[in-house]
Amino acid sequence: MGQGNIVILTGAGISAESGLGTFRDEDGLWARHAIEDVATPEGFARDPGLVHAFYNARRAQAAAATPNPAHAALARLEAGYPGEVLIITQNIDDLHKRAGSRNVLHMHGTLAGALCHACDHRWTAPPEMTAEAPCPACSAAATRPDVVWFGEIPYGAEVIDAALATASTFVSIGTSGQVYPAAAYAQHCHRLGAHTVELNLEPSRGARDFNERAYGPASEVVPAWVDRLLGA
Ligand code: BV8
Repeated sequence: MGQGNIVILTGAGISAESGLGTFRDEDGLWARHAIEDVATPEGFARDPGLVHAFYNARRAQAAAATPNPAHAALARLEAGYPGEVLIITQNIDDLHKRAGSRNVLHMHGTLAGALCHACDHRWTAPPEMTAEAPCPACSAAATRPDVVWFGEIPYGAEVIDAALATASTFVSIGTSGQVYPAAAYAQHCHRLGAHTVELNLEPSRGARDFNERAYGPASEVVPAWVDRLLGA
């Protein structure tokens, strides 16, 4: 495999061993909340207090969590690999950044971000957000987490498309491959001739699109894969 660019897509599974819930595991986040109630604009319009409470709880959990060896291994890869390494994460926690990764694109937004849906102002979210708090810029009671809900357009589409077009290696880590457009990236890169890798607890929905697969906890399979690549 050449020194070409490596594009890494991560999902909730990479943060599972840091104690953050995944979405679709049996005791996952969506088991306790209906997706349409907490991760759609309609659900937010219906009950902004419920949605803020859902994200306040996740913001607190993320703040209390620490990066695990999988996050650390990806930071080591970025520092030690001669080509470019881009992490496209579906996660809204900041564990990649706290592990030392710099080239990270949060395609579904972040818990750290706050957005005013009246004036589009963005600022750093306080630990607790409420439906009543005024926007710091326009004072409207119209604040929301700066995350991408179902039916909304993911962030960074142009950067992502350009990175996927030039990737020599595409790695999918800790994602069930059920949410689009992220779920289509592996097949896209596979068809372009990139070397595709799945590192996950179990085969995802798109497992057939991967040339290489390793299954097990991310804290074990990701460091092992990075060590092999860096020849450690
Ligand atoms: C869009 C942010 C248009 C907020 C999230 C019908 C068909 C196809 C598509 C659609 C359709 N109807 C609607 C759509 C589009 C829709 C979609 O895909 N729906 C699905 C349900 C069918 N998508 C959208 O609406 C997107 N927007 O399409 O806009 C567009 C697009 C492009 C250009 C122009 C217009 C927006 C989707 C974003 C939704 N926001 N999150 C928040 O976090 O609360 S989604 C959320 O779930 C995550 O962000 C993530 O993306 C997604 C999937 O979660 P995963 O990360 O994969 O986690 P999951 O629990 O599913 O899996 C965990 C995996 O880890 C498992 O495989 C497990 O085995 C593994 N694991 C567990 N433990 C470990 C482990 N692995 C390793 N180690 C461990 N220890």
